[in-house]
Amino acid sequence: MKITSAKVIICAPSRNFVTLKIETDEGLTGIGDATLNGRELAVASYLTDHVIPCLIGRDPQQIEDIWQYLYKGAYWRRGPVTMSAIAGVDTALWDIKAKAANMPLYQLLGGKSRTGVMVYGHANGKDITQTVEEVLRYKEMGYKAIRAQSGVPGLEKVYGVGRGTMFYEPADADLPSEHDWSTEKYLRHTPELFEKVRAAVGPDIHLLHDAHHRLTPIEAARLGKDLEPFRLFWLEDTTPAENQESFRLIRQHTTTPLAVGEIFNTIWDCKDLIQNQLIDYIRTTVVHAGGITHLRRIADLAALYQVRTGSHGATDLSPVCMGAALNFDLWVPNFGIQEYMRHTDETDAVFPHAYSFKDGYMHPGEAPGHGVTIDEALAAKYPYKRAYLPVNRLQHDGTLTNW
Ligand code: GCO
Ligand code: MG
Repeated sequence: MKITSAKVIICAPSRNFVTLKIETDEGLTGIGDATLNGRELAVASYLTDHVIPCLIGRDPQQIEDIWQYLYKGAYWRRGPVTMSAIAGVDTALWDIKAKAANMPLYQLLGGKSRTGVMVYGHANGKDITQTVEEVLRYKEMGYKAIRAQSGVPGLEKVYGVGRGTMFYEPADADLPSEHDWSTEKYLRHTPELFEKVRAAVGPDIHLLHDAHHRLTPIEAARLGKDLEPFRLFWLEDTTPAENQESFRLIRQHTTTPLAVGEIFNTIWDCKDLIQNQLIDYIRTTVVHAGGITHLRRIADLAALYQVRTGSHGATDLSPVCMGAALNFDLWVPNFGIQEYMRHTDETDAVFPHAYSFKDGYMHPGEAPGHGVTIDEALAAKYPYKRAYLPVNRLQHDGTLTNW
């Protein structure tokens, strides 16, 4: 088999997505997600200008060799742009291989390890009362795990509080909007939020929370400790993890389980966190961490240390990533949970998919490949529209801080 052509499809049905489509001389095609929120065109150019010319004529069945060729061969390793581009290729190649085998991708990976993939949804509110209502609504919809985020009194706009209830979308402006932040206000408010949420929802629902890299390690330690009585499933991204060592301080102080990794792109970003058992869940996912081929490597390392997977699944990860991730999740032995933020109907129409949700669990479906396709004619009706993630400034003096 040979790759005869490949192209990048950029479309914005509600939000921007970058999709790579690979075609072969045997008529089989595959697609991969290569979306990098707010930096989409950089990945598109990386693929079109630098990767696609090297793919033509290669055997698409040699997934490992092509992965190594793109990673080692570029000389310039790692980074979100490179790794999202490699992920796009890798996902499309696994799609082709599974279609050639006439199997859903999870079968090729080793078959299913569970009956379904537990997912968590996002309950967001402008205040505690509204967040509690949202959590109960998610419980009503069948979710077994729910992430709760709430506005903070005295702060204008806060991470995680959406414009609509079902479709939280952080890339909200043509140029970055500005949010304000106060760690003191947030740390006072959040334990009260979880006290109310836990009391309302009962003991059996898994609760999660995302601090979006806003705390220092000692502040994170304080939050973890304060949340212990409410038994969180995980506390996510408390502090930036460029310095993996910084999680040691948090770990020394709290038994609240820790998750991190949605912005990581290789195994090197999480090696120390995993080997030193400083985290409980690793959040790398297919599109930003080099595709199925590399994600599998991270998961295997994590398994040695009883760290479980908890892949990122926000709306900026396209349905193509979601389909691939669900196949991965159904197989991976050390699965923890999968994030699931629903896409809009417009997005779902452009990306018809075999996956489904029922009673808090998802299933990738039985279609050969990863089970997601793209309607190119429909995609063409939604041209790229520049959109950025916000930036964040300290409320008291305007210092730029982590968003
Ligand atoms: C999450 C995330 C996202 C990110 C987004 C950035 O946990 O789902 O933090 O909402 O902010 O993916 O592009
Ligand atoms: Mg997050």
